Amino acid sequence: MNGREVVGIMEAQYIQRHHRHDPRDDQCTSALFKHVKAPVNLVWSLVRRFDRPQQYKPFVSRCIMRGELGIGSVREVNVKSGLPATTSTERLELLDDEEHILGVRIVGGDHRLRNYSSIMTVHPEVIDGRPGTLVIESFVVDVPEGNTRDETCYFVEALIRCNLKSLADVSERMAV
Ligand code: A9S
Repeated sequence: MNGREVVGIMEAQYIQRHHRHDPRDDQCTSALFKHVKAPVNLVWSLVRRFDRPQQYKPFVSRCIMRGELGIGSVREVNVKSGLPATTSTERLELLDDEEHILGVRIVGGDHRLRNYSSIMTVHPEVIDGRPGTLVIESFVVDVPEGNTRDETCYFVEALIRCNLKSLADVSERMAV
């Protein structure tokens, strides 16, 4: 078994353990992976800040917390112009600093992502002989009226890919 196959098996195990969404038949779900050339604690320090998504998310212009940072707290996210929405209200469902798991549910906003829930996990790995991080982000969301499952998945995956690329850029810049 080569290194690539080993990583593939580990990714599958992580998905089985943390990223089960059990979608209904009118929902779509997917998972994206990103290998970051920065230590897991640095990447996690960015991911865990539910109150500061703009630290790495390129579409976020502002984030206002309602109440203290803790399970159940809600954030009002304003996104930049040119996107198919202006606001998103999001609830912190899970924040596990041991297992490095972040769970967020979108509970409101002027967009079309209904019942959107995401899980992010970060896992230490070695990249080119140096400390690296495997980031996994999975989601489940309703397929909106008038859209297909594929269109919905494609739309959300494209946005998450941008977020993960930016998370990698910010982390790798900080790791220098
Ligand atoms: O922010 C995330 O982690 C993921 C997504 C898919 C966010 C998408 C978004 O913020 C827009 C970028 C505005 C696109 C929301 C909630 C709805 C959109 O239509």
